[in-house]
Amino acid sequence: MRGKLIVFEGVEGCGKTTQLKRSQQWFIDSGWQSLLQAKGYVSQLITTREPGGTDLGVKVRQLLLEQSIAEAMQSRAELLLYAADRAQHVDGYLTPQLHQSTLILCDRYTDSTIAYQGYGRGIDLKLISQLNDIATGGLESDLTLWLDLDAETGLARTRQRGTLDRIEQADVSFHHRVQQGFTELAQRYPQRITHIDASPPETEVAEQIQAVLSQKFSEWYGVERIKDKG
Ligand code: T5A
Repeated sequence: MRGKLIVFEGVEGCGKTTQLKRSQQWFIDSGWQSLLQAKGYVSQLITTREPGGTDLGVKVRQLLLEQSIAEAMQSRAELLLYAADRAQHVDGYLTPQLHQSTLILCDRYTDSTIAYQGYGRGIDLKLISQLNDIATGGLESDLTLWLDLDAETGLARTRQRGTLDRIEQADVSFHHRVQQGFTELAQRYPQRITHIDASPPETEVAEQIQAVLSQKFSEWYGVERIKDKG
């Protein structure tokens, strides 16, 4: 059976990385992993991210997020770098894993490009859609969890960590436009994108995500929902 691509999206500091790790652990603790593996539906669960899910992607991520280049990065150059990272990720990693029945949890994917480069930078949305098609070869997520959090709260969380990367340093109006982008995407694609309230404490956000994942596993694999242990 083909694997599934589950994507976590949202503004800076919305808690994607935290929840991705929690979901990975919950998959084991809840018994879903042993059930789906025993039935042969899923081989393994892996986590990955964009940018930076491949060796090439790690280099591209450095170019995109570190402040090491003296000249300002132009928006279309930025767009193409994200696309290059994605093309490598899809062809070199995601697609082969999906062919091996892997369940993939991915930190950001195509919606980030629409939200950041489209709504944030103001690049034409049709152009971004074309480029996303080229970079993905048509691979869409099976489920996107949108961790909805206002931009200020997310930025405050990232500031507590200390250093800010190149994109986190953009002015707050940029981050408001990004949030607007995610909001509109969720309205446009309700079948694919599921809304998660990311403002409560971590454990409550995790419970919302676990409920969605349990429901999706039942739907995708036709197995009875089991009682979550944690
Ligand atoms: N980008 C990416 C584009 O512009 N276009 C694209 O096409 C793509 C793919 C990626 C950057 O690239 C941009 C978007 C980004 O700017 P990144 O480092 O991956 O860079 O940036 P983020 O994805 O934003 O990662 P962050 O680590 O900054 O945010 P997360 O993962 O959402 O948040 P997380 O889990 O690290 O949590 C942040 C802090 O908040 C705390 C955590 O402990 C942590 O300290 N926290 C909570 N605090 C209170 N309540 C909760 N519920 C909390 N959950 C987490």
